[in-house]
Amino acid sequence: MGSIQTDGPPAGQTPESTRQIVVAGAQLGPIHINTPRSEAIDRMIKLMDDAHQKQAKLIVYPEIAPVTFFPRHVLEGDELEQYFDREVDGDAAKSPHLKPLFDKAREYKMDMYLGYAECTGDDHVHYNTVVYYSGQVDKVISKYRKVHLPGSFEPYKGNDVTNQLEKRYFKPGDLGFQAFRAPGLLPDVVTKNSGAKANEGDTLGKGDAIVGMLICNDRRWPEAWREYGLQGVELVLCGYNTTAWAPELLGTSKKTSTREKAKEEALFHNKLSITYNSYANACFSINVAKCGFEDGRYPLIGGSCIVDCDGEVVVEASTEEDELIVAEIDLAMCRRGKEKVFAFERHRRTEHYGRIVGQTGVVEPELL
Ligand code: CDT
Repeated sequence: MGSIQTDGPPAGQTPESTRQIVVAGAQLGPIHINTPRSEAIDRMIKLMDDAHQKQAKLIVYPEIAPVTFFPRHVLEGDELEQYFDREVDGDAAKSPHLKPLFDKAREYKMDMYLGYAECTGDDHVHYNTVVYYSGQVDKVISKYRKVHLPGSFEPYKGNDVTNQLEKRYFKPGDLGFQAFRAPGLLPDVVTKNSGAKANEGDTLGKGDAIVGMLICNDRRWPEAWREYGLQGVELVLCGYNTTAWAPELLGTSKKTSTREKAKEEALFHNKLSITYNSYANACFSINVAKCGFEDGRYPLIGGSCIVDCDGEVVVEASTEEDELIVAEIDLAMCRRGKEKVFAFERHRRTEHYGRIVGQTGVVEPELL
């Protein structure tokens, strides 16, 4: 029987892959309006201890992790400011409330995605922000500010409504979607020192891991993922606070007539967004919730999961409490999607995509 000769294993099937890495998502249960910040940080550190025990090299926390999801409340002055953190000497790692997390990550040489409400130094602008701390080089190496801010500027009218005042409290992110390489997260990678250059020769998929960051609502927008896909992203990180019941924000339908059904739908849309976009950009994603009933009455969905580059869920949280999800993933698997079905350079037709950047709202065809 004859056999077909090939030049080597198919894309993504390198049994000797060195792009394997253990990663963790640190889901948080509710943080109430009166939960002391130090208590929340202690819980986050406990999850990091657990991640370290399980050999994780990267930990991902939720959006605005260490405080209650305050945009549901109408606040001003100090009542609002208390939720924001400021960099010290241009460094989030020195910010007093957040410092213990960076100190622990430094001790463990662990990389960390950390979400917090940011107040900038001189001009006091507020953003919904995440930073990526590299435990390998002991430095914050990337910052992302949430671009898609859901909800309203003005509070909804009526009693017993759940607000989502992100447009009131934050400016839209001004940093775009900049992918970056996480230094030393993977062993034995190709680096500049060898004389090699990105996008030239045989370096595709061989350098330090390519990472992109999103925050909550961003994950629903394919444009955001594609920005990263076009930079060869292998791992997208996304923390979220997603309400399980907000008829004012989301509208209602027969399908979501009860709290239970609305929550089911919110969980479904979360999973739909992260699985499809991981597949369509041939990247892994780590998606992490803050969840449960904050203040005993505001429900947030759980469903934290790590998704592979084929869009399959690798591991999923089973509670609405503090819970660590961990998986060993192999970023070499991304090559198959990037080189075959979604070989962008061969198959994308940008001459037909003008509306995507040229137009914001919907323009329907003329009436007949
Ligand atoms: N925090 C955040 O962005 N929450 C929104 C609420 C629902 S808007 C459809 C989210 O996208 O999960």
